[in-house]
Amino acid sequence: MKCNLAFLGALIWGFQAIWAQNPLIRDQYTADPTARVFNNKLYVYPSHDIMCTEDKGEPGWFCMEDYHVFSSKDLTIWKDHGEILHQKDVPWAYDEGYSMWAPDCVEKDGKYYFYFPTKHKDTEGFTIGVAVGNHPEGPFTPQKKPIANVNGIDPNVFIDHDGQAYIYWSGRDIWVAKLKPNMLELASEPSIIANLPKEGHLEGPFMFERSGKYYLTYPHVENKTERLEYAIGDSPMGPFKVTGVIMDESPTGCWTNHHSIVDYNDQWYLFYHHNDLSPDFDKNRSIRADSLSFNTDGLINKVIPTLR
Ligand code: FUB
Repeated sequence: MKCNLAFLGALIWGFQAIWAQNPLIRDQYTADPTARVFNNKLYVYPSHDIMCTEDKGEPGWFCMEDYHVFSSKDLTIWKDHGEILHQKDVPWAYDEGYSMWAPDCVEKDGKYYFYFPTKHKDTEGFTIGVAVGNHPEGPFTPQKKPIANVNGIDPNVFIDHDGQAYIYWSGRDIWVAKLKPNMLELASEPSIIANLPKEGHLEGPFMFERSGKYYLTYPHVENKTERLEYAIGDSPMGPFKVTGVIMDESPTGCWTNHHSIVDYNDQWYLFYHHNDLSPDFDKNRSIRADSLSFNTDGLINKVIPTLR
């Protein structure tokens, strides 16, 4: 009996070790992970890459028509809560867009606000919408219109200690605006965040606060692939000072990287993506996580990607 229990324990440990490996999700492509802690559980809201075909999207390019959310208590076993939003449920979405790109989700007063970019059917340009739910795993109901005065991709929402919410997004530059308490409308004119790198391309902003410092983090491509970098400021709208690199460019060719940073049970984690399950096509990506730490000056120690 003792022997059987030991065997069972080893088997369970072995399975967990396998599941704990990067990439985190292996039965579908996932990208652009925004990790959030809700109700003491870790939730990840990624994009969902699929393969374009002749009659769906633009072959050779990104193709995304819906979102799933995943949760875990231990970063090892992940539960897929299924589809939480589909392009066909978004009233203004361009039905040939397949452009449900990098999302975010935040909680305020017991409601969950899911922010997502998608192309508008009238302009075919990117807009950002909000879908609202009562639970982190949805269901989420999209608003009838996208957020007015926002054109771009990669929404990220940060709620400061005083309750003021800010939305960041990318559209050539990185933009910021205050949100109204309803979380659905801008409360200020959008402005471009100053003093960020001018060369290359910036996208995927992700803001977090630690010990009174505001960390604006973003992927930046100057050469072939994106490097995760950050700037630090004393307020959510800056000014920011470009400070360092979180993760170097990928030597193995995935053009994009897109990340989020979260403190879960007193350990910081970097969530990001790579094309582990699709080495020959970098628009079919997979999410990863690695632990992240700070030095005594509050600078981020560079994260070296692990596959296991
Ligand atoms: O997933 C589509 C786009 O690729 C995202 O919006 C960017 O951040 C990049 O990851």
